[in-house]
Amino acid sequence: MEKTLVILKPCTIQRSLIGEIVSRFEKKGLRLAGMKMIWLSDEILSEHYAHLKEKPFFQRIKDAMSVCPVIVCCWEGVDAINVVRTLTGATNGRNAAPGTIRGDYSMSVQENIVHASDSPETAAIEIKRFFSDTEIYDYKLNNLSSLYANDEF
Ligand code: IDP
Ligand code: MG
Repeated sequence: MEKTLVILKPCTIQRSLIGEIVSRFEKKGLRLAGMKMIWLSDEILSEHYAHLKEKPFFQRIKDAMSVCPVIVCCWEGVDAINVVRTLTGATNGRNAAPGTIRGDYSMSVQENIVHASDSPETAAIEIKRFFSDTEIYDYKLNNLSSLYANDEF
């Protein structure tokens, strides 16, 4: 099974949407492998958003990501990286499809509720960026046979 990283952004904490957003991933059938609250530093955000460092909004998104603590989550499931990106929706909340998290809760390209890893390579790097090995738990869900056919996992 795949693991992927999700960050509940400061806008989600400020808008009291933590439970609603976590519940989207839970109800889909993903397994929560790790979760914690952290206050992100400019240094870790520079690394996390390095692909945007030439953009005019680089400092602004880093500032927005550090107005308060965030919640980092590691979710696991079959094809979890794509499943979570699909649930998350398009970057700009105004363009994101209804039914997606950003489509349902965001009016903004910046204040767009969650970060989600976009490939197996970035998921592996991002999980290591925010979690130590002992913070990722490999317990089994006892409802796997209700989530998947036995040749799917
Ligand atoms: P993603 O979050 O959908 O993967 P990325 O292109 O990786 O999108 O951008 C990372 C984050 O940077 C976005 O989630 C959003 O918060 C912010 N961002 C992206 N493009 C813009 C923009 O044009 N203006 C302001 N913020 C942006
Ligand atoms: Mg991205």
